[in-house]
Amino acid sequence: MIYDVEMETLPREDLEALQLRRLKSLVERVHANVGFYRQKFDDMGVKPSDIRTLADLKLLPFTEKQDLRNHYPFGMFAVPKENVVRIHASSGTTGKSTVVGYTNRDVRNWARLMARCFVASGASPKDIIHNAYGYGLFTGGLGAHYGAEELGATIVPISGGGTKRQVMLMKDFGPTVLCSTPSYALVLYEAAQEAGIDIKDLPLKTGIFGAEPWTEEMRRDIEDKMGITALDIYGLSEIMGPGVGIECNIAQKGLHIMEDHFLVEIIDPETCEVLPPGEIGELVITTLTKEAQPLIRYRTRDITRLEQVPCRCGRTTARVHRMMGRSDDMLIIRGVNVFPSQIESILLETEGLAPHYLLVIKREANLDTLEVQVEVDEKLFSDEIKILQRIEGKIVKNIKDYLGVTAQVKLVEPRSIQRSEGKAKRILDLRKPN
Ligand code: DLL
Repeated sequence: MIYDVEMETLPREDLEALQLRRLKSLVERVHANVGFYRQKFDDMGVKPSDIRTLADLKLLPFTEKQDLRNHYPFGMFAVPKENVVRIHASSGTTGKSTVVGYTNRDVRNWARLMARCFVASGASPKDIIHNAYGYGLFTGGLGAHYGAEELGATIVPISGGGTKRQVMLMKDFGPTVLCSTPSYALVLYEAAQEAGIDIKDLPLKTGIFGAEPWTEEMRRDIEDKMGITALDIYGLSEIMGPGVGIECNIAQKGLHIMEDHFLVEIIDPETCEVLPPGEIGELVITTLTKEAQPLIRYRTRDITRLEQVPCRCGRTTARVHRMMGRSDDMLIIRGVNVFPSQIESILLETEGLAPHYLLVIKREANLDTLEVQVEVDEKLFSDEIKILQRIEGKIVKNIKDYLGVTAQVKLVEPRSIQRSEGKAKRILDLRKPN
């Protein structure tokens, strides 16, 4: 099913005409109302009237996280403060948090886009949605919440944490859809097992997982363990929150971008040159309809590729491949670039391991070293040391063969790696001062 049939199946020509109209109006708005953009446009010698086609987007400046920080908290607003009805903020793990504002229309649009996502996942007003995304300044909780209500489904606003209670309520309420980070879904699974509950016996049928990178192998693992269809949802607070894109349950292949609201480009993160569809690079997003805090060519740092092939589900929107990771999370180990997700794929393809790991990076004698700590599953844990050593050796070899990196691998006890209630922390970089 498709929630907004007109917008989600527009022929490309009509979609592009709509995008251009919206882009022109956006450029006028930010030029008139946001000092930061007026200055940037002036510095680059661009006027709003220079935007005549979508290709003219490349005349416009990029926006970076640092620009939002420099104008902390409300300096990027394009509307008077009294028109802002909601504030969210990113967690600020890599510096001061970034703030986003929404007008009434912004939150309504967001709810509709999230409703589109739920329908793309196969959900309907009949569903009960267990929403374990955190409520608060993080956009996950409230974003999914209003989308579910817009659809008319039943939302359980459980938020993150209190895992035992979550499991009990899942058993009692029988939700059919679970919204959480993929790592927290696994935490719920473990807690259910401990409580003697097999999630497969519950009515749960779909997981809408995002907010952190995960792999195809992790998807299969979660689907097998929980007996559900697991779908990838993407978004970021600077642009809106969850709902910028989602996989449909029909093809489960690539995330449909809500292109009537977001104009996407893929650029080479080094040269900033725009790359053609199919090439891997950094996702850059322009918000076409946001009122309170519109952004032009926002550099997400997320690495992916764009596909414009029509989807079996009938949507005509472009899709992005699941995120490989963030350019800032890319590890450079002795000159070799590695994404944590590539290591995740290797670990999850190895028999006997649990999907919980931590990558520890150190500098020893001026050389970077990578230690991969990964949990073994309960069955294997009791096995002979020889067997464990063989597995360690196999992972070391696969990481070397596939990624060209020499890693130390340490198998650790089941449940010894810290669990997270939201985004998992998978990298411990001891090279950086705390
Ligand atoms: O994580 C919004 C969100 C909430 C998305 C719930 C999906 C579900 P932020 O906290 O601002 O917003 O973090 C945004 O998280 O730039 C990506 O690096 C990462 N991210 C989000 N979704 C995915 C995904 C929310 N599906 C940052 N795959 C983004 C990989 C993701 N990374």
